Amino acid sequence: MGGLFGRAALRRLLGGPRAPLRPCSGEPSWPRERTLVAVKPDGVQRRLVGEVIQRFERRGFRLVGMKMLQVPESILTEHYQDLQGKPFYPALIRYMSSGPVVAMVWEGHNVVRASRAMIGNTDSCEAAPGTIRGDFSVHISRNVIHASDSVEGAQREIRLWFRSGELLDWVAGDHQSCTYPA
Ligand code: IDP
Ligand code: MG
Repeated sequence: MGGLFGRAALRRLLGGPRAPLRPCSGEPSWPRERTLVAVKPDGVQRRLVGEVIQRFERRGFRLVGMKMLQVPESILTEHYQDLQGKPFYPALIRYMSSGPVVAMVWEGHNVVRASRAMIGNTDSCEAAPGTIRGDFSVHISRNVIHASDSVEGAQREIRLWFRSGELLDWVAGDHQSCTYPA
């Protein structure tokens, strides 16, 4: 038998011997990067916590810290210190204090940049469909989620929101060892 359906093609079709799969490396060799992600009060009230966690898990990132809290004003004023002069600042602090927030620290390759892409534009009408804000946010002042916007900012925010003992180092088990390439 030749042509389109040669022996090799037929063997592949029938599930015959194949080239061995490339072994997986387990852990990445590049430096670990972490970012702060927080489901804001509107996201918690709209039951979007699970949706957010699922998107980050499916993307291959590792959850290394998580807590639900009524955010103290001292944390909010430091967190949003760059926005203190903005006209929307008092409303932003009221919004962020209006109910519990779920704060998380996610770890992974380029997680800061990737998270920003996953959450989408600050303004809901500019946020692309498929992003968290593009799918769920109704207004710039109710935009469901926060994610740090730089590696330095992430380090500062993680120190502000979490004590070091609240963050866990854990290693992916065998079933997850293909998360990163060799
Ligand atoms: P980001 O959350 O996308 O990083 P920032 O400019 O850092 O956006 O603003 C922090 C938060 O302040 C936004 O997520 C949003 O909740 C709020 N905010 C920003 N701009 C406005 C505005 O023009 N009106 C109302 N709220 C705003
Ligand atoms: Mg920001």
